[in-house]
Amino acid sequence: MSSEKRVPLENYVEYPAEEMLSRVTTFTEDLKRRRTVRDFDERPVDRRIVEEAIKAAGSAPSGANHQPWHFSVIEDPGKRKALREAAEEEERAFYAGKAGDEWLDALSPLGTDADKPFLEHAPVIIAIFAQKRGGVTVEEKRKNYYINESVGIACGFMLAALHQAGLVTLTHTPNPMRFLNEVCDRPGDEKAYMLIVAGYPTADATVPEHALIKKSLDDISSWI
Ligand code: IYR
Repeated sequence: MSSEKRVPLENYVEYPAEEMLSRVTTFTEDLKRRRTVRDFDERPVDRRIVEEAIKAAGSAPSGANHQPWHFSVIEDPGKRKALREAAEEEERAFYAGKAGDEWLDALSPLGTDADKPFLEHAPVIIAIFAQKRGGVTVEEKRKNYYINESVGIACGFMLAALHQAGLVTLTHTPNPMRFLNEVCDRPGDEKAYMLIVAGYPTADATVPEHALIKKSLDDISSWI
């Protein structure tokens, strides 16, 4: 039996079509300026900016509205060092051959390597955990659904929010990430999903040219 209760849609704003086009174009042009950056300045970021970005992420749609995510902002220098050391150990094995030739070949135009100094020194590191169980309140321990889809969308919202604030970002997915549960003191039924690094770029920050190649509208879409 349904326990559904409904309320009126509030806060919806309709714009004239031309204004919609102008708004979406402005938004798209702005998002297109987002670059993944690995050269972070150590300048601190106002905590309130990060909190707003977490609120943006937390507003994402999710399976059964269970919001199956937790955001750990890792500030403690000891934890940051432990994170860097554990991640770099995994990455050394990855780049030494665990990844396989095809993967390493795909990565070569990006110039990435096993050194991850930003994990220790960038001003903001957020570990995003996906929760296997939960519910619409934090006390619940029900089964969660579409966990990867939900957390992926939340991470997208967070990247967009941090970019909108004027910070640069980097996604990092060390693999395996079990050590993050220990670093962040998270329960075993949560799985680290992604690290989002954010901050100011250094004055001489660079990005790989490869990252500027984007597929065209025709390449990525069809109207059928
Ligand atoms: N996790 C590794 C490797 C890596 C993998 C992909 I796919 C990238 O787009 C970038 C990096 C690292 O962070 O170096």
